[in-house]
Amino acid sequence: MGKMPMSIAPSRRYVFLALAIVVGLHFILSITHDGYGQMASLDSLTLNSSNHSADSMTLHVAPHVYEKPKPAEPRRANATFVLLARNSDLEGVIDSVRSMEDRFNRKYKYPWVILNEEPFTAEFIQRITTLTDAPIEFGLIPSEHWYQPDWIDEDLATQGRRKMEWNNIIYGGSVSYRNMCRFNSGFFFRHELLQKYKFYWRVEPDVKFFCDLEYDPFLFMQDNDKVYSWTISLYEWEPTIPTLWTTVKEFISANPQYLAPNNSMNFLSDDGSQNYNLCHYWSNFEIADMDFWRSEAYMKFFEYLEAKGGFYYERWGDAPVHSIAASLFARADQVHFFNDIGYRHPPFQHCPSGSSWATGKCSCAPDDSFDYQENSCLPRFEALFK
Ligand SMILES: Nc1nc2c(ncn2[C@@H]2O[C@H](COP(=O)(O)OP(=O)(O)OP(=O)(O)O)[C@@H](O)[C@H]2O)c(=O)[nH]1
Ligand SMILES: [Mg+2]
Repeated sequence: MGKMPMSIAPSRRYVFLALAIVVGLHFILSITHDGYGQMASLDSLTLNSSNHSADSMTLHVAPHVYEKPKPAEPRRANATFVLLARNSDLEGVIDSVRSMEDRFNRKYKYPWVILNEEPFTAEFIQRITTLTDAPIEFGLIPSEHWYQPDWIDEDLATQGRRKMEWNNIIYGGSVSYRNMCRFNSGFFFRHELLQKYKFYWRVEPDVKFFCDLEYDPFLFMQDNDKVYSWTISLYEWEPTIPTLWTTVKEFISANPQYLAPNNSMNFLSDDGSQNYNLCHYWSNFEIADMDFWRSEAYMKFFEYLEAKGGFYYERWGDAPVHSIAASLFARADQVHFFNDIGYRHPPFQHCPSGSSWATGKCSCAPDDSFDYQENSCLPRFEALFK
């Protein structure tokens, strides 16, 4: 066996020298030029030096390999569920959240915001959080958004409550119910946890969603320029709102600029605005645009109502207040009836008819629906578009 040569053959020496220069240059460029490192890495520099001759050596800079684009994320709206509840509502909240998750949100994972004027208990938080992987935030309502303001004349408010109790008006004697109606009318959309969202879907304890929803209603709202939507509409009990319509008319006369063109005054009034026919959308279900409530028109409207004290002296509900605003400050075509969402808030329910009943695998009887029952205002809504 001959001795291993101590010196490298001259042709190889050129190859190593060339290599050293290339590596050196690559090193200097990668330090001095930011973009360079992305264009060429040592791995992507290949030397074709099969016959080890300097002349035949070629330098290939491999084209940059881009990562395969990931499948596009499904489009989402800036939206959340909103649920107002007491600790004592826990079992009913569980039923409602479970129903919504099973029929819709399992696929979409929209967040939940759950609000209370008292802190939620650890048990409440744990039992709700267990139900879904969607993000959930539990929020405390600031007292000034909830409790009866100091300037309300308590004697007058007490008189109003007594009168309603004598007349057997449901929740007629309740202050907390009034706090809730005022909060839902003018404050929920100002809560700090809701500031980041535009659309919301209101959910209450003990409600049920009957059908699978195969599309995103938030995106439907967004893409079709809708601001308010509903599933059940009915007549309000007049003794709860004796002076509401007069107040609305005063506001409109003083601020006609807020009336939308092609509004749905005809949903509210059968005589061109003189009298309120008591039709309203049942607000325990709402998918709506909080920017509409945050708009100048609605904020001024709410301030006007608030100053009259009717949330406490009478028992103005958030349902007529929202419905009147949506009917007057939005165009009729911005209000939407979600026919394909099967929904129950005892004692009424809306069950889809036609093909959406089967498509949605609905668990309700299609002929058991409030739509065309005596107290339904759906025919008046439909008449707007005839
Ligand atoms: N935190 C809190 N939530 C309340 C209070 N009163 C009512 N709510 C909530 O406000 C919403 C409406 O109240 P409900 O008691 O359901 O009123 P309603 O829908 O008119 O009547 P029913 O459902 O028939 O009792 C629900 O989400 C309740 O959980 C309250 O005092 N505190
Ligand atoms: Mg309810």
